[in-house]
Amino acid sequence: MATTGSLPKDFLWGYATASYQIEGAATQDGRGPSIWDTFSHIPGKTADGGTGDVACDAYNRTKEDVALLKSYGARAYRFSISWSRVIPLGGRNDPVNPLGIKHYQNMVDELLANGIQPFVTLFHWDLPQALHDRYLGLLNKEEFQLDFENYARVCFANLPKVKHWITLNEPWCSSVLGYNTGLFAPGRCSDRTKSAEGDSTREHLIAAHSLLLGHARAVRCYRSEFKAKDGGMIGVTLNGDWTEPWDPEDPLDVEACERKLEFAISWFGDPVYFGKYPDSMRKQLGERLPEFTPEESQLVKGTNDFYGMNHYTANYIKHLDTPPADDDHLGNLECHFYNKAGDCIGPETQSVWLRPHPEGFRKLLIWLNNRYNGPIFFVTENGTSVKDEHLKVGDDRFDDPLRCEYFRTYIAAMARARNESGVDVRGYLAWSLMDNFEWAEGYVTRFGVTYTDYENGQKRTPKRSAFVVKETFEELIAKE
Ligand code: GBH
Repeated sequence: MATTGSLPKDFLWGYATASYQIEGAATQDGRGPSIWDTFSHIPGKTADGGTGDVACDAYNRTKEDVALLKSYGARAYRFSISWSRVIPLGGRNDPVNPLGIKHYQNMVDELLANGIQPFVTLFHWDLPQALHDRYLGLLNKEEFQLDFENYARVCFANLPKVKHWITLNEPWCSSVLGYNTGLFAPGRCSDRTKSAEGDSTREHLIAAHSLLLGHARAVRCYRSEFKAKDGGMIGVTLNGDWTEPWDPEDPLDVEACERKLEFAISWFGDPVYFGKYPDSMRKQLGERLPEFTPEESQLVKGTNDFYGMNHYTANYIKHLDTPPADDDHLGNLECHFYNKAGDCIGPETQSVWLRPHPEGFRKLLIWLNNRYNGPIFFVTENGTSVKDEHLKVGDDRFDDPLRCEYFRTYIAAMARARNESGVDVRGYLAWSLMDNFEWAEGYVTRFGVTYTDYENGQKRTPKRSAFVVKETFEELIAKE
């Protein structure tokens, strides 16, 4: 068990959000559209046709939301910058929007005035639409990396008080969901009933390569032009689910577990730490997987001051005996919630992909710690949806026992990884501060510790989990 006082007294914990999921104000103060504005307005792409037009209206509620964070005891808050709010057309020769800059400066000042450390994500999937129209966005590695570096520099220069920068959120999602399955913006894939353009056998691999180069250039820029005077840290945030073999007696299932982790995590982690893609990916994907030129490899290698970890769930993994499909992104395997013996990985939630399995969090922290030689970790997202939460009425809407249990057990699992296995976790940001626009799931699926009343002026009401997270950290963090 995780014991009282086992986290250090300066442990940074709090909540996370992302611009398109909470801000609303889609056309206010000169913001330009992103690929998510376009995508969410296409009928059929999101649940109930939800869009981020209004969302939680967080753009207009900075003070209220910071006060909410403070009342929850948060010491840190992770938000993302809407690129098209800061540079409406996105590119390196396009004008900067001073009102966009001002908004994020106010946010940082308000947080610091309340003793809350900002963690700022530069890119949480919302590419300026103009860059997609101009050169196909992530599919153009030369243009994308230069425009991303320029955007990052504008942010660094205008927000010197930020000490924790995250370049990209979950580049796996931007790549696979945006260009392979087509479930997320810009929705490209080989299936012509879903998308007029796209190639699910290659485009996600190209997008990932561009993202890695953009990340690397932003880090180089921060380190050479800002780090000495501003003193911050910078890194990328990667998603990753834990894996257990479907049949623990079958060495091919055991091997497939490792391969799944490599296809999902090391695809990005290995370039960032070692300057190359994993051998398992090269073996399966051959020439479809881009090669790093020697210059690119040098640029990308060693670009994490910390490992940003997003983690939610776990799967049983079954290897496939048939040759991999050309559009396979998993590593030629199947993901299951039940193993061969019939054990279930965890209870149902509202998200088809998410079942709580806290031991997986501890095990994945240890796996990452070994593979990447003991980096500093910040957990930049962890949380859960609750089955049928959107159907609740009255005070029941604020009572979320499954989420309470999720946070208690996951936070304890993290503390164990730190105390028993020496994993250097220095912070934890729960997903999410409030119910918000859950991408293709619209407003149906909810992850907030705060209830957002979309029918009544986006009024915020704490759920029980907000108090549970606070109590859990109060107990675990040492007083001295
Ligand atoms: C995070 O991703 C996001 O960063 C955040 O914006 C989001 O609100 C939060 O999760 C909750 O969903 O399409 O069936 O293949 C979480 C990691 C990885 C979860 C990809 C969904 C795809 C499932 N995501 N996964 S599927």
